[in-house]
Amino acid sequence: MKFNTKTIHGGQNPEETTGAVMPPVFMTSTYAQSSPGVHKGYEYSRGGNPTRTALEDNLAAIENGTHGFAFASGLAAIDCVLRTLNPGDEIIAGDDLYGGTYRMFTRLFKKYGLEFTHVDMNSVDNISNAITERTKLVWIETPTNPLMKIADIEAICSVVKDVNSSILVAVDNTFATPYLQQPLTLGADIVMHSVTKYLGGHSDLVMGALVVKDKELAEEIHFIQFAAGAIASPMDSFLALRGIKTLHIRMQRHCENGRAVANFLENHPKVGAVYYPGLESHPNYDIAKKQMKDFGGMVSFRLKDESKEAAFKFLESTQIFTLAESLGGVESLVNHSATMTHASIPEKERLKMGITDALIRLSVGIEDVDDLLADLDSALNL
Ligand code: P1T
Repeated sequence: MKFNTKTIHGGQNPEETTGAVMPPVFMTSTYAQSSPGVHKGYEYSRGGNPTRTALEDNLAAIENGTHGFAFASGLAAIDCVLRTLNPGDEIIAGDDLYGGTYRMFTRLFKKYGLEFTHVDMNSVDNISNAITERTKLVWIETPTNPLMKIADIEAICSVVKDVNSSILVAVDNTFATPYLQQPLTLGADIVMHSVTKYLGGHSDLVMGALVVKDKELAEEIHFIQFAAGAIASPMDSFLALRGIKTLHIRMQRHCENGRAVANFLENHPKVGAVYYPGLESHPNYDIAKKQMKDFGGMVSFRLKDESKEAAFKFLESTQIFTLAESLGGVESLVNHSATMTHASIPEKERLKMGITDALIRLSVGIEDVDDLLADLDSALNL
């Protein structure tokens, strides 16, 4: 099946007892057994639930993997990956990450003896230079949140696997979605999603996902999902599956609108820098063009007036772009990373990353692009 068919049919069959075309929401915690241990494949919903299975099979299909897993949040999915490691293991991660991922790495897992090295993943050499005998995981976010940096997934996987084929490479594919890039096909071992964003697509749920292509790794992840218990609920699984059915159509419009907004901002006299991988001025435009089908709906930019007051005035003035955390829904959102999504990063680190008061992040929705541009223009000109 091609991608646009997989979003709708991947891993899906009509429900067995009734033929229901859409998977029913199996609101049950437990399942009848005819004799101890004799059942129809489900025992207890932490271990498995048919609505969650329908979603997990679809996730595996759209990411070209063999096994999908749905978690209570994106962070719960990342937490699961880190639980595969042991004290003393080293992780190489990017230097621009979602603030909650950075917080989990530095404030939760450091104290359990995991060690994190943050490098600029623009250069594959930075990664190969950071690999030691204790390196067990490379964590890639591309495009990064919020600076839209691009890492070359295929090149990184090839260098890492050349040094030591047992080092796992995981890619947070939240910003791109499998519509734009499929990391498992490019050599990664694990794909992670905040399903809360584009996969769900309607800002009505919080969920995470992992997809893998290796049976042993799948068994380990399933064990952790079951043993630690941070599972996605049946209702959320239903909503996510419904969202994914239109992922390809929504992404087309997100990309069109994202490109129009990036071009508009790049030519606006009040705007300094614009960060969008589809602009030729983006330092990784060539990698983005090679790796991604299109460039997505996330656009970050800096105002020329770099004061906090100017940024806040803009953030308080948009009418269609709603000031809110999160991204990837049908509606346009605007975010101030320094005080919102990335506030948990210590100021010194944050400034070093480039997340200053003047940085504004847009999640460009699928509304009429003329309305979006007019909204931005009027807020910029106030
Ligand atoms: O919020 P949650 O579903 O737990 O997912 C965490 C997460 C992981 N990875 C990336 C790239 C993310 O952007 C996120 C969540 N991000 C936001 C809430 C935000 O506004 O950036």
